[in-house]
Amino acid sequence: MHRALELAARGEGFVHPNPMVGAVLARRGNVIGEGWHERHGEAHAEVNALRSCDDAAGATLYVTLEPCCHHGKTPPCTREIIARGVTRVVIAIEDPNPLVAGRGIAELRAAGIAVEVGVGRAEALEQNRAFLKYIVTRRPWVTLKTAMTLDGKIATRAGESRWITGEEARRRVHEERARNMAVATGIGTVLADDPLLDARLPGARQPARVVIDSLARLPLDSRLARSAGRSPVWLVHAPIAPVPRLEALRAAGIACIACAGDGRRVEIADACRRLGEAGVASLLLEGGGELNYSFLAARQVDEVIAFIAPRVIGGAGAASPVGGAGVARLDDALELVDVTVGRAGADVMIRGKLKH
Ligand code: AOF
Ligand code: ZN
Repeated sequence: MHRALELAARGEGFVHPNPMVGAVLARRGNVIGEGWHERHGEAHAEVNALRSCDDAAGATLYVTLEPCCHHGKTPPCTREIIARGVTRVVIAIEDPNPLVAGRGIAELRAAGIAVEVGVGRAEALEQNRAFLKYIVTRRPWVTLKTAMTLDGKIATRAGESRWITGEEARRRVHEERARNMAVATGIGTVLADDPLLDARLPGARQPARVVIDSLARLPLDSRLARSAGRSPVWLVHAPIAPVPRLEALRAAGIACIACAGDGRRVEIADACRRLGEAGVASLLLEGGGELNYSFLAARQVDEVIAFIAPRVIGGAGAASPVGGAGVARLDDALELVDVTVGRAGADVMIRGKLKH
């Protein structure tokens, strides 16, 4: 199962919104086949593993997710597993996809196959956390990424923010972008920094770029708008956004998504719902303090990655990672769990999940 999880990870960034899945076939202590889900829409992991060996009769299949039993983009995996004479299937986690949800396991058992579930469960739950949320709620798994100085500032008092952290931390951010289906920021950040929000790594899959922009102010000559042909740009706006602006943006190849809100802000819970409907299963939020606060206050953040640079810039008015109204009582603080602390060059990296 450890090997199957390793194989599954090779699909990261290429299979979403579907899960990363890995599979290993073994017989009498020898590995006789391996496979993983390589690309969205292509063969499932189990089928790739079965295809990698001539004779699977009597083998044990280790697979990181319950095999599917539905006709999707490919035929049901259960059918192929049964037909090839596999006698035992070891599964890390059940598939909560309503089209599967235990029926895959039931089908295998009905065919006389011994099925064991729960081996490597914790690792599998972690690996597919975005898929597992999305398939049940149809909302993206949201990771809030921020980079600040030791004194908790994301820019100097004059607004300078390039760069707070060092090269290694910035490289990690590009990796995160490639892992996520979309990267989001607010119109304030776009107007101030003119970011491209792409993944600048060799061979990286490029995320869609999302601008939260209630009044559709995104300039047509921004780097985002000009690069809309390379990877999608989605503008999330309020109903009040001027129609001629929306028409001009659409003509420039930008998809405009209307959601609840007013001229000052869009409602973040509704924005996430609509992005989920548009197929976004994972979203990396790289916002300024106000947008970050809106996402947190709307309880739409699942995970936080914070880089802290060992530098001090001061300034009572300099922006920090989370603005907004904040809370008055410490009891109302948002807590992180599963916290890990690491390093990225000279910077410190803290990751954790929001306790909901
Ligand atoms: C995958 N890869 O290796 C396994 C999956 O869109 P489809 O037709 O490919 O079906 C996707 C569903 O199949 C997915 O949501 C999950 O429930 C199940 N298993 N999917 O993409 C795989 N084993
Ligand atoms: Zn399948």
